[in-house]
Amino acid sequence: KGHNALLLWFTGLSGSGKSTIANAVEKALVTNKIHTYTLDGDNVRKGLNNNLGFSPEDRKENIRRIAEVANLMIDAGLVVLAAFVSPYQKDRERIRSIVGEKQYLEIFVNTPLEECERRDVKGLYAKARAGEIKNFTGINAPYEAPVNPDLEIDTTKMTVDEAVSEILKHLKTKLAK
Ligand code: GGZ
Repeated sequence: KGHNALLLWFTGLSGSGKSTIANAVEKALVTNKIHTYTLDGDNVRKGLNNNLGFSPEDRKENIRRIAEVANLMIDAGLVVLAAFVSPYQKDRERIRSIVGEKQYLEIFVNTPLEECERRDVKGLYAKARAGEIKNFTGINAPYEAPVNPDLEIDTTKMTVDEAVSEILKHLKTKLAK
């Protein structure tokens, strides 16, 4: 495997800031001439995984396929960023075993539910509260907080820039090993 290649996995509630932070980290990496690719719901659930919904089984398969794709991209030498709710501990453990401990960095974007719901960027929390979306993470589906994330970020206590520096610092230590 390419020695500078690994997977930065962002897990957290809808609206927690996963994609925003992942995109900012990617921008910093690209500036440093590092080859990257970002996987998120927008480019994965519309194509490769367009046959999957949000039941526990479908989420499990969603995460498995993403981990396998990320693994191929790691083989191609990329730093892969992935931003998915990925609410189940078991599914996240499988990512780690697919890509390998040395190539996996888990970032828990731990923005409190109240804040995610207050932001409600896409209006999905309101719909879930109204009963229009079933299986919505945090409202009527569980989010199992990571037991041992490599990094934890609360966007109510940290700016995006601060989060990016933390992540880059961690990334450098990991790559040096
Ligand atoms: C959670 C849902 C749901 C349900 C639609 N539960 O803020 P968003 O819109 O862009 O992020 C959410 C995204 C979650 O997809 P993932 O592939 O990341 O989920 S998982 O890792 O659990 O497989 C949200 C939207 O899709 N969305 N319905 N029921 N999020």
